[in-house]
Amino acid sequence: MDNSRRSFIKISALSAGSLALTTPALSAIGNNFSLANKKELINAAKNLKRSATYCEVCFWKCAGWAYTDENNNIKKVIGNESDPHCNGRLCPRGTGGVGMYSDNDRLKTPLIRTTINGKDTFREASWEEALTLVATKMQEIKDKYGAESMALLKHGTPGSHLEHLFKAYGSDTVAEPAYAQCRGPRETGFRLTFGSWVGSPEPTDIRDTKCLVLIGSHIGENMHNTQVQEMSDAIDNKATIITVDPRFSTAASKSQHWLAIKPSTDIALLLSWMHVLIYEDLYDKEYVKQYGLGFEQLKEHVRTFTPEWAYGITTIKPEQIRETARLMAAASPSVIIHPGRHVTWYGDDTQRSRSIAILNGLLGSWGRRGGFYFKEKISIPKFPHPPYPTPKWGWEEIGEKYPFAEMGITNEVIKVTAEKENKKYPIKGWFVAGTNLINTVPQHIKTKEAIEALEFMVVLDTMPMEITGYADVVLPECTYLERYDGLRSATNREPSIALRMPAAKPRFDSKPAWWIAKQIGEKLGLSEYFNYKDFKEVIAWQLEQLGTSLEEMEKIGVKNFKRKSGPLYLKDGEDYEFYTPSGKIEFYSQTLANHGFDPMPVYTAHEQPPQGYYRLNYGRSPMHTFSRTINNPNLNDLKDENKLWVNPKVARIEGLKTDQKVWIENQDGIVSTFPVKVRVTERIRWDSVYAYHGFGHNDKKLTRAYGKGVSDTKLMSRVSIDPMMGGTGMRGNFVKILTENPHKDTEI
Ligand code: MGD
Ligand code: SF4
Repeated sequence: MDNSRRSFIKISALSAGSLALTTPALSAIGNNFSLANKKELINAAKNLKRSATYCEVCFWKCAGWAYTDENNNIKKVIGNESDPHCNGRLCPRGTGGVGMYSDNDRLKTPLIRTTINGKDTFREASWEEALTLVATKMQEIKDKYGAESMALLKHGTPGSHLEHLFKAYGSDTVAEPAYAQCRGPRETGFRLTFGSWVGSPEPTDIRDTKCLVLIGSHIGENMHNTQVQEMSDAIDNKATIITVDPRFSTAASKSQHWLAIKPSTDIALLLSWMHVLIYEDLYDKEYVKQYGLGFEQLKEHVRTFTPEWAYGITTIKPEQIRETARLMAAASPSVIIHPGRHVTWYGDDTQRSRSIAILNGLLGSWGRRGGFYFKEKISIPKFPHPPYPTPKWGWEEIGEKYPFAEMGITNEVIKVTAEKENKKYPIKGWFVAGTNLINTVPQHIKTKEAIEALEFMVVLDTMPMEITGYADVVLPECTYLERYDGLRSATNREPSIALRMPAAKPRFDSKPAWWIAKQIGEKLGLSEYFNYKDFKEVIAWQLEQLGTSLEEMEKIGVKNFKRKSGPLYLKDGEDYEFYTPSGKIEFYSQTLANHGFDPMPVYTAHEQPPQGYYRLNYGRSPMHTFSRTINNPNLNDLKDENKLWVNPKVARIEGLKTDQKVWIENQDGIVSTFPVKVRVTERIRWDSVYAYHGFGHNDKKLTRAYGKGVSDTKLMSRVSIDPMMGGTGMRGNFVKILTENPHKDTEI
């Protein structure tokens, strides 16, 4: 295979004919949180067969029921009443998940890259041919360089089946964007302070809180189901909501206090809140005395970080900083400074997350009602298989520069791959499963350079997303509604498990990831690791170990268990050892000092946009998850493009009107491929512009998503790397607004 010709292929050329399926009527979308609406759905579903599932539209994994008619058409998905992740109510995206199944743009058959008349294209292939090619290439890479040289980049449930294959094959070179492009810094920050990851779902006791502080965390647009439900309860219960965001988000509109902070200055605000709590004697003294370590050092550290000092940096008035700090203290310990979720912003993100953790520590909210509860989950027994071989190197060694990385760092794997001459960690092959790296990892030019350097790349996906166009082999996975997957077990107040089973036969010639992993494993001589005919046998065995059965789970979908680890909250004065080196909440971190980092968070000034440029801010659309749902027929109906939010002052300066089409160009001369409509609104500060993430697809085979809106990722050519855990801070990109079409003389 000639790598220099590994060009992006628009899969449209050679795909199979499509089946005609009617798109289910989804009038229910948008207000599916209402119970009346749910009753209607249940009535309409009476003649349909129901199958247990859990949602894959985002990673909250709400459990539900998929309803199928006599013609094998999935008609709707509704929430499972017994599920603590959703309480019987799916979010609009979850209800629309059936569109992932009915989308006729789906990948339909395996594809192999080939050259016709000197041009790269794909040809259809049988599963046997495609999987034999994948296994042969994996074996060649193993023989030539070692199994470690084959990397797995993954997201979502297919990843776990592939991870098992990779471990059996001898590679631990595994990474996913959910770490270094998302939650990583917050997990490190909280681990260093409380000795524990936050994890997902977050153990935030929102339903019982008296004060919820959201810092760049837009619950309501970021539709994590139970958090939205609990926030609505908290609002009904008259909890104080404080939102810190340069944008007037939905959450801000529900808040008593909206702090329209200057972007990149949050650590200054957090330090001054600590100052007020400590110097006005408002912190939880008994809690801090009993469980804290390094309080005196922290007190001295924040002495000069007064609200007046922070005002000059954040533009938030000193009296508002004082007032909000006092509100938090009045609610203590039933107060949550929310850890956020997508927190890779400016490169000092672990320290910002640590500031959030420290504030929670000062307010005594960890392990307290209305603060953070002690989570619990069921451990799913491992289906027996021989021990995995021990790789010589893997994700840990690749990320060795980042002492606090606890998972593979996607961007480091990409960087190492691009270094063709890297003798230490030569990466020669990628298996990409369920992640659209081009639209997900910033600096997409580096990703493309890495792809160019590869000897082999296979992509497993349900849709012809941008990443599939660079593959040597494309494997079409069936959607979550057509397959078995591992049992869901996630942390919550009480542990629970949920079953995912097929609600219909896979459409087209698509297959589940467990089957694909097993076939490749067998071709690689690893049959002993896949000692079952059907993944159903693995699930049945695991359920038996847990004292239930597949039969029972097919009927109930979700099984709840009693807590075994003790109460949800600390008792007054209870002895408790945190999982930190000292056993205490570490306000001062000796571990950080030992590694040469600031033991307590420090504010660092970040570059501000130059004249004529605005900071590119981005976030979630309530109707979509990343780039994966933009083409979903049901969800695309609700939102088919993003807009560029600009402040009226900016609109005046730039001469813009609402709905005018513009292009944006970043500081490095990268220009958006497609135009985007302007939304003039006071809801964004004048120094920034804002767009929903995930839009601006450039693969024509995505018939609904192609060319709609702007891709924020494409404009992220600059990142700030977190020195502690390697995450990519993405919010340091600046754009100018172009009113003339910069592409008018070029073909896109
Ligand atoms: P998507 O872009 O939605 O998310 O990054 P990704 O995980 O890459 O791509 C998911 C891919 O999985 C799609 O190609 C979809 O078709 C495919 N897929 C969906 N279901 C299945 C399935 O069942 N099986 C298989 N095999 N494939 C499936 C998310 C990542 O992006 C995260 S977690 C965060 S928090 C970051 N957010 C973010 C941001 O907000 N802005 C910018 N600019 N970049 C970001 N990157 C990060
Ligand atoms: Fe699905 Fe919505 Fe739950 Fe996410 S929050 S898993 S999209 S229902």
